[in-house]
Amino acid sequence: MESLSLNGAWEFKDGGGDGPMPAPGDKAQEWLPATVPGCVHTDLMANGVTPDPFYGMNELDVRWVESRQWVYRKKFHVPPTLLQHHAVTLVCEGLDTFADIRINGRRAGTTANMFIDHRLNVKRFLKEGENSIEIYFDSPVTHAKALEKREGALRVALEPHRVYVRKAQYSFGWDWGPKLTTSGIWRSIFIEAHNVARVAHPFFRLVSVGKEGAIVEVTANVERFRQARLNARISVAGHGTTLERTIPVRGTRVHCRLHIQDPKLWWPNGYGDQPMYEGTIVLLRKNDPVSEISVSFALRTVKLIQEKDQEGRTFIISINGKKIFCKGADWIPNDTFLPRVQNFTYSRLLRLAADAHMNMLRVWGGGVYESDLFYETCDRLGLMVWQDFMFACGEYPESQWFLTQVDQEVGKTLRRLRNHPSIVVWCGNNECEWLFCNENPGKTPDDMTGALIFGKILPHLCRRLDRSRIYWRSSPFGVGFPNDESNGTRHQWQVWSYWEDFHKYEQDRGRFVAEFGFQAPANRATLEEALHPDHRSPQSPQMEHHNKQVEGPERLYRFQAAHHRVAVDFGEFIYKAQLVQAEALKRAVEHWRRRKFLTAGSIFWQLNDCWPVSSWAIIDSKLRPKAAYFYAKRFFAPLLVSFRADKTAREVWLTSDIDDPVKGVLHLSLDSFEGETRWQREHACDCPPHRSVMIAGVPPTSLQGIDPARHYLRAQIVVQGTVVAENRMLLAEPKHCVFPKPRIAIDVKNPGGNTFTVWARSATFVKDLCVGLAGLDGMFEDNYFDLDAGGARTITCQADTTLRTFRRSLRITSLV
Ligand code: BMA
Repeated sequence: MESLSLNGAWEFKDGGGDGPMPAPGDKAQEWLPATVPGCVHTDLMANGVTPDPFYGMNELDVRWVESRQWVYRKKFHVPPTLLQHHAVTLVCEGLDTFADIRINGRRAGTTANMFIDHRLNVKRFLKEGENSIEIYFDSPVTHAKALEKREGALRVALEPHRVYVRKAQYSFGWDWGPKLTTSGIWRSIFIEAHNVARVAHPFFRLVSVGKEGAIVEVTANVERFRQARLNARISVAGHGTTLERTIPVRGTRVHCRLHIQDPKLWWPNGYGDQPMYEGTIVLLRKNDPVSEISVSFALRTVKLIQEKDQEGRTFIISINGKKIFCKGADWIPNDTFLPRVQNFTYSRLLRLAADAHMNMLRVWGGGVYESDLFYETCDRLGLMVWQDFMFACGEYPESQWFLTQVDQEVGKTLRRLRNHPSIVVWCGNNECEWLFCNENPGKTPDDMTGALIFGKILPHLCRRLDRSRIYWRSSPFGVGFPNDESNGTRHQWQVWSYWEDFHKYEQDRGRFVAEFGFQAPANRATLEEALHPDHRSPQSPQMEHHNKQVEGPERLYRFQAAHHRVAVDFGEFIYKAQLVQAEALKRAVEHWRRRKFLTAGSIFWQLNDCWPVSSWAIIDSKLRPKAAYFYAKRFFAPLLVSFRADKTAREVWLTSDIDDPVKGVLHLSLDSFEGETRWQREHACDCPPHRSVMIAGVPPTSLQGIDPARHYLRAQIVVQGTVVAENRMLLAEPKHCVFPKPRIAIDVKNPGGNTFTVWARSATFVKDLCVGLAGLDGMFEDNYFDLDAGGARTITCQADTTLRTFRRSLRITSLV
């Protein structure tokens, strides 16, 4: 095999559009330098044609870009050896989206799907020496509108024409993302030359596992370019196994079964290790290798347990026969301009997720099938992936040409991703059936245009090409109304989107909650990079522009007003809004975890962002965690002690995601903010493995005569002298609490390198202590925590600075 990369330096220019080019684009009438992989928006920015659309309200000045056509071109040199091969293929791993490819002036192919790779036979267009390639991109918006006009409008949320394009749906604008519809060569492009044959689409599938070992079925496809007798040498290595087998290739298929003795199973984060095996297939002609491919795979089983019970039907994911309570967040694309996403971004975000005890991420259907690196990292970290197919919030066409595209896209996606053990669910779409049934009372999901795709085509393809994980029709979906509480999966948006406050979560009996969430602004440093200095205030036009939900900014006030004295100062507003988000998610997750396994999943909306914005994300687009991230580290901890409150009584619960029983003592106390303990009780507690139990009650009499504005409840679980879990509960809303003036002693040390320690001790109770660094970035291991009167904590921080600067930059905030 020989290959020739076409990445790197290209040229691009405007290729026309409806009417004349708007003035800012004049420069782009001439050929300008471009970078591949990339997209037109980043190329225009790099050439100074457009400003950064993320800054201020520049987005509005850059909108014209999406209505133009764009042409990309490159000259490249073809060595004689390349053309001596039997097959010469142009491989475009990602073209966004309506592309017309010309080589040396001749049309080599057209494409209309950004989600998949395109392989074109180009031998006949190439010559030895200098060659040229040109790719014309039609305007995705104009093209989509023309399709919609031809085919008829469907019932779709947001921009309705988007459903006619197999392109990331958020690119047309979403309620957390700008409307900057991209075009370009967004993944790698290269030429590949083969002789004789090529092996592709390997699949190492676990068939069964037991005491006698594991049976793995190996399949692959062979693309033949010449008549030849071929053998396939198949090998598996890892964790004490080295296996090798050579079999004849019949037709275009490799197929055999292997037996792995003493197999090591793959487990989700928190449940065990993630052993990965290496599988290799080499095609041999006589004894000469002609093509080779390797993949990582793992051994694990996935089952969905749906059993009748008192509330309806369970929805429990079981891995290797063990029921898992799924904890995690929804994942969206990391940038409006996807080719800019760095490898580091994946490793940082996924590491943060795993460190917060998450075991599942849901790749949401309005984004993209993620990069290989994303899934490899999830495999390694034990992050299960709930993978939506890329359809969201609308009806989808059922015309034959569209179904053909879907069939090809899903086939290619399954073949690319099916070896990843992390992926445990294929899900038809995001919210299509729910929105349809909401808006058309009396109709069923099968009445929706697009039902054919989610009800028939996708499950059929998953069965045919995979069979190693669950297919679920939509998120949310279940028997009866798609967002029913009694069965299936659920999105809880009464809270926040329908203006209800977060207490409402505590009445929700969802069986597997795949979305719920609360907005908060990005961190101050991130917003300062995106807002003009005159606009750094909660209600400035630029600040409100950086919130894409209809009435999003208003909601931030409504919920802040419910819990806090509303802030006017920018920093205080961000701090309090982030605390509201953190508390909301805490209440929801603690509630659903107490219901373990009546509820078996709690996946909040959303982990990450694609630009600087007020959104539901808990980590902003500059990878700075919000308060809710640190709360998540605590509310997702394997051992959770939590308070449940209803109108009359309060209860203390212990929830366990661990294999051993927990036998310990609950220390429960009522303390004043000044440090006076009104009462303290000890209760023996005994929690069986993977269960949730009530361990104590707090009768109303215990709180009689107590000023709720000056006291709080504290619970600690102590096992053999060590505190293994703790939690606190205020008795009044923070806005009504009388917090003492903080008296906090701080000491900072630099034990070595980029590691700093911050020791904090408080004379009185401190709520939501935030250790921040002004003008400096630091990764704190914990933050936004409470300190009891007389209590001290030491937290570490990674920062690239000196002790002096660290000390000078330190800012301490708490609720007052
Ligand atoms: C759900 C999601 C997204 C949306 C989010 C917040 O509807 O599936 O479409 O961004 O809620 O409104």
